[in-house]
Amino acid sequence: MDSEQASRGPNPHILSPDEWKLEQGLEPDRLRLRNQSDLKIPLDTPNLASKNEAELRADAASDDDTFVVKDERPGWKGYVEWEDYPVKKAKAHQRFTRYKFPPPPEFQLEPVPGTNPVLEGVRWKLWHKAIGGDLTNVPEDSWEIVLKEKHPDMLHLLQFPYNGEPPKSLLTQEPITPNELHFARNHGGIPEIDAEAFDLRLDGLVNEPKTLTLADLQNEALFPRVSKLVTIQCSGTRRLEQISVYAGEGDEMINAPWAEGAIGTAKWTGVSLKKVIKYCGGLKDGTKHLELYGAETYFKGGECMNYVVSVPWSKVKANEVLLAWEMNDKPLPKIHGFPLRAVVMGYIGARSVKWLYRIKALEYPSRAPVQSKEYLYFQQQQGKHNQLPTMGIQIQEMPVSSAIMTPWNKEVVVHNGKIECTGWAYSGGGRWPERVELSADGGNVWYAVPLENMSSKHKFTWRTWRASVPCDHEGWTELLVRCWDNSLNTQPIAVRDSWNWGLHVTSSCHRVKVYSVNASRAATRARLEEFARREESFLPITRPTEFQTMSMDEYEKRWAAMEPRDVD
Ligand SMILES: Nc1nc2c(c(=O)[nH]1)N[C@H]1C(S)=C(S)[C@@H](COP(=O)(O)O)O[C@H]1N2
Ligand SMILES: [Mo]
Repeated sequence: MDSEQASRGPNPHILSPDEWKLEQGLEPDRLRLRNQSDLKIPLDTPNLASKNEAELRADAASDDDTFVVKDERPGWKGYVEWEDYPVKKAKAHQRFTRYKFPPPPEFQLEPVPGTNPVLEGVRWKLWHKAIGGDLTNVPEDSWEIVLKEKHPDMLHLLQFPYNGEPPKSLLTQEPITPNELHFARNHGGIPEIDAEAFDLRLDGLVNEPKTLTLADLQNEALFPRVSKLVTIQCSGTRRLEQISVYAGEGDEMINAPWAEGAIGTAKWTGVSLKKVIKYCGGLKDGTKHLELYGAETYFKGGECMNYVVSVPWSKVKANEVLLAWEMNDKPLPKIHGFPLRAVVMGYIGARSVKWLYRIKALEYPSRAPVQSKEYLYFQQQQGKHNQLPTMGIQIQEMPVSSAIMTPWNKEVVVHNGKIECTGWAYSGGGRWPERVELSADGGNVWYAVPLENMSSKHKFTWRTWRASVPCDHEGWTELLVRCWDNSLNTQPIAVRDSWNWGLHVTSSCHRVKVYSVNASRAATRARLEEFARREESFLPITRPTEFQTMSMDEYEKRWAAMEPRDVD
């Protein structure tokens, strides 16, 4: 008898009543580690608070009680400057270490909660409250703005920082997304900045650093005004499909379980950043990147900072970075960056910085964590056990992608030989959908969406589409969509092909399982009419049919006309 058996005692085969759920992978969050190595591996973290409340850490050095976080400037509610003040950053970090915070919620190994908001963001709320001062009420203020500015039917994936997307039924009704339905992804609160108090600082390796007011930027004698239709897509779009096959990283910024709606298209109005740089006398030799600063407070690893990323100068030089103050001919909503945001055409949403207050010219890409440690595309074998930030490809242009909005996963579809589908298709980097194809048989036979059923093409936008895909067969089947862009790139077939630890870039074909009932077949039509005559619900399909589908007489008659089941 080995020591493990000994420790289980004389009766090693007593199962807990639900052990079968563990055996079958139905509750992976409760599985222990099966350690077959010679290493000792820690499995709990004593520094976490147990409940939904932060706890004061008894052993932490007491911080500077006179340190109070304040908004930086009058008329700039929700803007605390961190990047200019390393001492302030250090004090905030010290304040942070006084507390134990609860762990992030598990929603990948456990089922995704069925609530709306799906996730609350408890830790993020507590972090703001722990630092205190003018950050205290940021979570409540953010939610108030969401309720004012977003459509009542939004799916709120994360209450704070606010992340939300429109439901499938509303996402592609129009090729231009109404502002209140445009998805929103925030890494912190929603600053409320007065247009009159606002200005934009340009510094770093620009020849003539300047500070420009909104009125300066809007002065058409200085800068030509540009309007452009641009689709913004978050690199986390369709993450739910990756989660449904394999779990990945729950980063500090909770990786919201996005469905297909973290994408939207608007007419953005503003000026080209290239012209503004020119107005600042251009760039010093060797300058290659522009760092963009967003005004809200972001937390990473117990540090407070502003939201900072960068874009290459080559992108700006191509007039593909707008500084925008209007969205669909209306002032930018607060939640979308009022009074000024960047719109980086054909790049992932993360680079289109909202509440943009500073642009700094650099020789190299931003070292801020959103640029250097997040939005990375790892190779399949890189994960918690081995990944380094330098192993991931920094995601800029998204590959070609598409999604089916109707029908819905696991729906029963009764049709007359063709299934009607709607959806979107998009490609990053200034490529556009040339062809969209549907398959009703899991990806063997593909049918093209008629060109007249696709919305018009533009260099930086998606195309919405509708089509009927032939489906003679019945029973469970899988509908797939794929797009070919103008460079003839297309999408991998299986989710596993694009799966990665950061759960970004779900570029595989969107798959929707449906139960096909083809009413153009005589027997199926007769059965459906029978259900109607007897007023018996056809759903759920898993419920056994209550009426007899064949009388005993009919049964006997049929057998009399057939060869017997078994040969002599
Ligand atoms: N200041 C700031 N800008 C930001 C973000 C943010 O959290 N803060 N989120 C980025 C990400 S990840 C995306 S996908 C887009 C979303 O833009 P939207 O909220 O207007 O749809 O904004 C980007 N710009
Ligand atoms: Mo994003």
